[in-house]
Amino acid sequence: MAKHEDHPVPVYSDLEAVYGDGSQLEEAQLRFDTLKAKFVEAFGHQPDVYARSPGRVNLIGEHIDYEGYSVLPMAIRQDTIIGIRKYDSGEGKPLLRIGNVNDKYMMCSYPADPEQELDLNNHKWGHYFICGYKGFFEYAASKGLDVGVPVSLDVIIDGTVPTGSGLSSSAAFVCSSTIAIMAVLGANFPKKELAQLTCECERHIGTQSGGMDQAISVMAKPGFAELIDFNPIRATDVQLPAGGTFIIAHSLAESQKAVTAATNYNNRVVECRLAAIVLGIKLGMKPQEAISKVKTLSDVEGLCLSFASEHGSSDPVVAVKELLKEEPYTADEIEQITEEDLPSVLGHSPTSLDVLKAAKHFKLYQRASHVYSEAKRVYAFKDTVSSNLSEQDMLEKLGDLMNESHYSCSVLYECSCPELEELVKACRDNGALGARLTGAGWGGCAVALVKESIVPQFILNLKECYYQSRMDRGVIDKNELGLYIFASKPSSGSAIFKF
Ligand code: NG1
Ligand code: MG
Repeated sequence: MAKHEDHPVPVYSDLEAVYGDGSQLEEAQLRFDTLKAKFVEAFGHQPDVYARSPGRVNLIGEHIDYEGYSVLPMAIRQDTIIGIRKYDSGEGKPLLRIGNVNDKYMMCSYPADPEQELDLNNHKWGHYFICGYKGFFEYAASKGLDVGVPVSLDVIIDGTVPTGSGLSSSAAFVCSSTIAIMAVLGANFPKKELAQLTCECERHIGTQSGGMDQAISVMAKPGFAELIDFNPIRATDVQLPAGGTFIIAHSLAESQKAVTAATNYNNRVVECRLAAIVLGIKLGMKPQEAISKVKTLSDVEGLCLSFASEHGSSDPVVAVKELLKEEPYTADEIEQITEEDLPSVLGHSPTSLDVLKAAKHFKLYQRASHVYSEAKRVYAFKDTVSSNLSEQDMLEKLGDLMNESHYSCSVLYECSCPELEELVKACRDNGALGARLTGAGWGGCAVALVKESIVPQFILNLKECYYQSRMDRGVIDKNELGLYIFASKPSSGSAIFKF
């Protein structure tokens, strides 16, 4: 039997298959009706087809997907839905018109040209749709598929994943866009191929992302978190213990990853790359060989085996301690080791050059220590879930791993912020077994593991000690609190709807 990830995206003729039959279904019905009405109002026709893809919360394994290490997210119920219609524009130039149910996002249009480059200095919300558009055509071309000449597309979008929250509104948007385009053009690719192509195409936005968000958005199954492996992308179901609930809480600090890439996200990707190359050289590779072959920290892990004979340990965390210095490296110091200037080491990629321009120094020791230790915590988390520990012991152990992950993100990876620190502490003070930032960080959400029996009280307490002062200051409206703190169950992945 073909594996789950080899299947194409499911196509449904009603909403129940995805949204169940309770209040979530009612809410979804209303959203789809509103989307359709907006579509007819804007374009004078109904959509041909709809697609949806969810956001996600990463339970553990932060900032390691782009280093080739497995991560452990689950899909959340919040998602992006899209209605799409294709038409022949006759003599006129084919056009992509992209509107949103939320008037905050103005209608934008782009040429129906898969070769177009995105203007990254002029960030528009519609850029994420174009990522999917380019990705679809790139993939089709690489497979030699005939998808015809580009036609005009009309699109309306509605998203409920809060933006800049670390819950991957971007992947929900890019994945649902790609799938809507695929469906309206009469194709349907295997999920694991879609996971790969959507990961690559989101990079058109200028972040050197790993593939976690798109993989879970496309491949999620209700009731399970997934262990996601890379190269090749694979998802393994992880059943979470019934007595624990994951609570998502927003710090209310927005992290605008596309705008701060050079100093935050891409900076860390570059630091990891440099750490990997320097480690490769210290572990015996010739500089030229390391520069051409080593892309990620996982690429040099194997070399630590040879290091074991001298140091008695093949643990890469130990290798980092022995071989890298704790003080930040200057560009000069790294260039002496690599025997080549950093722009060439990084292949002159424009996003890496932006990082080099903005960086004063490079914390190779800290970043590599985080990545290698976090990679181990992911497996420890998975092993704990499938162990025969009592539920109490299991939940405590998972909580400890989450706390250790947060510490590492905060101190070694420096991707937290004052609001997230306050929130994570508030979660622990109010009885969470563990709490950590989730997603890229620098703002956005925390995820806390809480015993099922105290969930309502926990939410009330957090309201008191984190949100009340912010509601008083008007940062959020009290009616909106449910959007910023909620319990989350593992939800289902991407879907296509033809009604
Ligand atoms: P968020 O912050 O949810 O967009 C980002 C990356 C992930 C992963 C995490 C950190 C993108 C699209 N997503 O997630 O791949 O690296 O940060 O673990 O850039
Ligand atoms: Mg994102």
